[in-house]
Amino acid sequence: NIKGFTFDLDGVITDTAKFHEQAWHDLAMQIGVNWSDELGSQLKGISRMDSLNMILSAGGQQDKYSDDEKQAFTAQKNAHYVELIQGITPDDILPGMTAFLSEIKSGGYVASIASASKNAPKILEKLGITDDFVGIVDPATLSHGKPDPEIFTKAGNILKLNPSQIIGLEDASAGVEAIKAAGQTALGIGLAAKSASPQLWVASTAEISLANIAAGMQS
Ligand code: B16
Ligand code: MG
Repeated sequence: NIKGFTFDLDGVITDTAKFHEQAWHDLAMQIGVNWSDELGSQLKGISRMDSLNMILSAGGQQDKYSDDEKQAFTAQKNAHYVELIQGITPDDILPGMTAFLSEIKSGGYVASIASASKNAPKILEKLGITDDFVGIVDPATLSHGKPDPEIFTKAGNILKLNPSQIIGLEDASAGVEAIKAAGQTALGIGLAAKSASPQLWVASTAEISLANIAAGMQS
C-alpha cells in the first residue's frame, strides 16, 4: 500500500516550461538557429546541456562550439531563465495541486521532488511549498537523466520507502518510463505522458486527489 509520492516539478506542480522555452528561444535566435514549437516541446524534461545540444543539432551547428563556449551559452540561458522566474507566486501552482499537497500532509504521506531542474529549490520557495517535501534530489549528483530510473530511485530513498509503496507523478513520457523502471507506480499527467503507458493517468492536474488515486483513475 502507498505511503509516499515522488513529484516531477515542471508540468506537474507548476508550468515553468513557458519560461524555459522563452529563454531557449532567445538564445536560439541569437546564434541563428530557427525556432519551432516542435523543438520547444522536445526540450521538456531534458537537462540543460542536453537541451543546448538539441538546439545546436536542429540548426546543424552540433560541431561549431567548444565545451567552454557551450558552458557560456547554458549559463546565459540560465541567467535569463532565473530572471523570468522571479515573478512566480503561489498562484502559479497548477490546478488541484495545493489541495493534493495538503491531503498528502494530513493523510500522513510523505513527498519528495525528482526534477531535472537545478532551480527547483528556488521555484519551490517562490511557490511557498518547500516544507511540503521531505527533500529534493540534487540533479548535480545524477549520472543519467530521465528515462533512466536514477532520479526517481533517489527520490524514493529520500522517503525511506520501498518502490512498491510509492506513486511517481510525471507529465513527460521519459519521466513515466523512469518511474516505471524505478519500480514505482506511475501517475501520468496529460497526453505526452500517456504514450509511455503509466499505470494511472489523468488529463490534467485538476483531477488528482487521494480519492481518485484510490479509485484507479483510468479515464
Ligand atoms: P534547469 P522537470 C526540467 O524540469 C525542465 O522540464 C527542462 O526544460 C529543463 O531543461 C530541466 O528541468 C533543467 O532545468 O535548467 O533549471 O536546471 O520537468 O524535470 O521538473
Ligand atoms: Mg515535467
